[in-house]
Order: sequence, then C-alpha cells, then structure tokens
Amino acid sequence: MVGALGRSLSRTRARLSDALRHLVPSQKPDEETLEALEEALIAADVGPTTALRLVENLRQAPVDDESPPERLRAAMLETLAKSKTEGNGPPDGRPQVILLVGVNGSGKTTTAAKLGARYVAQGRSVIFGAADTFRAAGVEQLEVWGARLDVSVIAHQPGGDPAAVVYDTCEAGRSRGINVVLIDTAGRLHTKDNLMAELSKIHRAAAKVIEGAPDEVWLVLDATTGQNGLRQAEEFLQHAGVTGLILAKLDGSAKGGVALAIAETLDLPIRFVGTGEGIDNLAPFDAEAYVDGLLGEDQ
Ligand SMILES: Nc1nc2c(ncn2[C@@H]2O[C@H](COP(=O)(O)OP(=O)(O)OP(=O)(O)O)[C@@H](O)[C@H]2O)c(=O)[nH]1
Ligand SMILES: [Mg+2]
Repeated sequence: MVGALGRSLSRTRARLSDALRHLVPSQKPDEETLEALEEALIAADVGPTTALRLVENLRQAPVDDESPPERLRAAMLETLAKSKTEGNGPPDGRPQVILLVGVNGSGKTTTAAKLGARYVAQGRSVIFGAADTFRAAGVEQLEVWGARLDVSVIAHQPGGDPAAVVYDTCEAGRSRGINVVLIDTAGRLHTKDNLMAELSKIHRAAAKVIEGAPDEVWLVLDATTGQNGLRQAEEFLQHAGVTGLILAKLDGSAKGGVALAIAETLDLPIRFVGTGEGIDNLAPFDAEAYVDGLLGEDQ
C-alpha cells in the first residue's frame, strides 16, 4: 500500500526511475549504471556527498551480493537513521508551544493550519498566534483556517510587534488551559540579521509567559528548493534554535531527495511532510515509507 508520503514523491521518483531500472537483483552493477545512478541521485537533490557514498557502497559490494537494490535501500535507511526522529513531546500541565519559522512562501501558514487540524482531530485544544504582522493577508489567511477549524486566532494590527502577539497568544493559551499554542511567523530571509534577531525576541516573549517555551521551533522548508533548503536550515539552526523540520510541498517537488541530504548533514528530525495544499495533506515523516517512495515503482 502506498501512502500519501509515497505518492507525494512521484516527481522525485521519476527522476530516479531510469537510473534505477538498471539496478537489478543478482547482477553486479557496471560502472555506467553506477555513474548514471550517482547523477540521478544528485538531480533528485540527495546531495553530492550522500550520492557518492550511496554509489560507493554499491561499488564496494562483495561480488556475491545478492541484491543491489536492497543494498541501496538499506544504505538510504541507514543515512536517515543518522538524524533524530523524536521531538521533545508535549509537556505536562501547561500548553505546548510550537513556533513555525522559515523563508517567505515556504508553507508556514498552511502548515500551521494543517497541524492545528491534526491536533484538534487528536482531541487536543489549539490556539493560533498570527505573529506574521508584516502582511495583513497573512493574518487573514490564518483567521480563515481558524474559523473553519473553530480555533481561536490571536492577532494584532498589521505592523505590530510580533513578540507582543506571541506574548498574548501564550498568555491566552495558558489562562484558557489550551493544549497546543501554534505560532505562525512572517517569512524571513535567513541572511537578514535583524529578522533573525526578531526571532530571539519572540523566543523571549514566549518564555516570559511559559517557562521553557517554545517547546518546538519547526523550520518549514519548501521541498521544491532542494539543496538551498539545507543552507536555510543551517542559518535558522544557528540563530533560531530550530528543533525540527517540516518539508512542505514534497508533492510538487522533483528534489525530494533532500531529506537524505538533511539527515546526512543536520542533527534535526524531519517531523512532517506536506503532501498537498489541503488541510489534511500533512504526513508524519516515516523513513521506510520515504525510501520506498523514492525507489518504488511508479504508481
Ligand atoms: N502542493 C503543495 N502546496 C503547498 C504545501 N504547503 C503549502 N503550499 C502552498 O504554498 C503556498 C505558500 O504557502 P503559505 O502557507 O502561504 O506559505 P508561508 O510560508 O506562510 O508564506 P509567507 O507567510 O508569505 O512567508 C500556498 O499556495 C500553499 O497552498 C504543500 O505541502 N503542497
Ligand atoms: Mg504565512
């Protein structure tokens, strides 16, 4: 059975399928096959280091190796196992505070809505904080989702201080006994120091109301940007205390191999992937389903 995660990898899988066709059981791959595979892996944004390592693993395989495809699958799973999978989990007796950060248009607001829907479906109460005070449209977007999900949205006037919104949202979450405080922030370039400094201020505002908050800072990456997302992650990790990643728009991406590059390079769990624009199009990241989605036959 192919799940949403596997289906969302169809474009990435298409990039790999030609090269994979020559990798068959009971046959040692020739040099041409290995080179084509390395190129295809790089094209799918697995990253040059990981691509080389995966191919080298096949090249060095013992002559009696039964199944090169199985060997590749195992090596990919091993790469993914390098990164953490567990998050901090919800704390006891107070709201869990989750902050969504990322560059412009990466999918933060949509992901906030999807997460809200997911938690509500799990029976947890949710409140949204619209800390994107740059764009009135950003606040409206969250309010539309809030109304649909019957989730309150804390918002201020456009141009206001995002840290103040965070403060008020945490305060409302605490006084109302809410389970999850989900904060959507404005898109920011990872290269702009002042915007990164604003994130520290947001952190402090949350901690002022709820000791230990934020519990999670999830960086929403646009999976269609591939390797560029990796550079963003490194910057956000340094400046914003990121605790996990969400790979949005995996469904539209031919660069979905980036999860392997992330696992190879960053000690951060990929928590969820975006599998479409709909409210239900969010799947927990699952290494096996992901690798099967990359290597599997086209549906
Ligand atoms: N196909 C697909 N589209 C997505 C996914 N997640 C978000 N989008 C689309 O990406 C576009 C941008 O999403 P937003 O959630 O507004 O992104 P944002 O990061 O909040 O943008 P800014 O607030 O402007 O920085 C919208 O058209 C979304 O519908 C996904 O998983 N799959
Ligand atoms: Mg937004």
